[in-house]
Amino acid sequence: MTTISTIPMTSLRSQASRRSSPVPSAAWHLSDVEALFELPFMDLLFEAQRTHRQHFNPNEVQLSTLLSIKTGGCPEDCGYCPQSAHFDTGVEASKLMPLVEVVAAAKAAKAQGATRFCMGAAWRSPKARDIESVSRMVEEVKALGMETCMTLGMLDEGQAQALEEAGLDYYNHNLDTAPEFYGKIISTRDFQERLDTISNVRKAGIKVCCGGIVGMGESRSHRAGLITELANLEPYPESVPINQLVRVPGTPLADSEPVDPFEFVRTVAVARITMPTAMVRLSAGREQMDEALQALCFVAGANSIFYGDRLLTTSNPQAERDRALLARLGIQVQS
Ligand code: SAM
Ligand code: DTB
Ligand code: SF4
Repeated sequence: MTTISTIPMTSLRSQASRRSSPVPSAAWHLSDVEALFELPFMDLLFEAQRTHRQHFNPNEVQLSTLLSIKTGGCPEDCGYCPQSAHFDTGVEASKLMPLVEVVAAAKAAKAQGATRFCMGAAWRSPKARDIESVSRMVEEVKALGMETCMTLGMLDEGQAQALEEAGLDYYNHNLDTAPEFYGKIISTRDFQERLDTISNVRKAGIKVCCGGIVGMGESRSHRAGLITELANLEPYPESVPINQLVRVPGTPLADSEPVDPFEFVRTVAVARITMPTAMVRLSAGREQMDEALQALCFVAGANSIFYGDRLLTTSNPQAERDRALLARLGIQVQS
């Protein structure tokens, strides 16, 4: 019988604690991460919850609200994305949103209880004048007393530096999937370009928000490969969004086989164990999950959600419903 004690959990545990120290540490091996995925569900969740409780209040969740500041018409061909100009998804391309509208949306998000405001643009990479415009947005949203996050595509070192000077707290740039599977999903850029932007963001002193998507037809080994890459970033990201694919008609992945819900929970748990001090965000796809499944994700160590009726172009549970769910679970909102 396979039990938790026959899996190399002791070595995984010490590896997990080493990862949170500033001292350079041994890398996670794909086989270790695959072994976590293979654990009996109860053992995996127990280990994830144990790790979670070492670093966080288990009854607290952080709320981030998303706003699409520049929607659609993106030159990249990410197979999951409704905003790519390569696919006919009915998403209209728009120009960059005016500053006053962004600030009004941030104020509304704050009034609803969000502490972080995440602004997303459907760009391959921003132009110099875009960086100027979005820097004003960062300054004004920060002045409201909210944390700021942006996701604008690839950044060079100078662009990352300019955003840091504007006061940007987090930059979201996902690895999305394992390097071996990446080329099946996106052809207009490669995995190394993602790593380069993350490195530029780090060098500028901005916190990294980096995660991926589950449910794109990848194997368990690919899911383990994604988590291995994330956990081996030096240091691992402060924030790790785990998205379930939102299957948008018109995208190449619209007919992907839905992933087993327990496999999604396992992915959250493995992210928690391998990146013990990161905020793990239960991200896109919550509207397609029932409340019991979301609660299991919190047990597995998720401690952040996207909050508000919209993600970027697709819908998210109503804020009121989320508040009711958190109240039923006795979960407080992080202030
Ligand atoms: N253009 C920028 C980029 O790709 O980095 C920023 C915006 S992009 C929409 C941000 C992230 O949203 C993607 O990396 C992907 O992880 C996620 N995403 C996009 N479409 C999705 C979908 N249909 N389901 C789940 N996640 C999705
Ligand atoms: C992330 O990992 N998920 C968010 C955020 N970072 C930018 C985006 C989800 C987008 C879902 C599809 C849409 O609404 O267009
Ligand atoms: Fe463009 Fe980002 Fe969508 Fe890819 S995920 S098509 S880069 S908006």
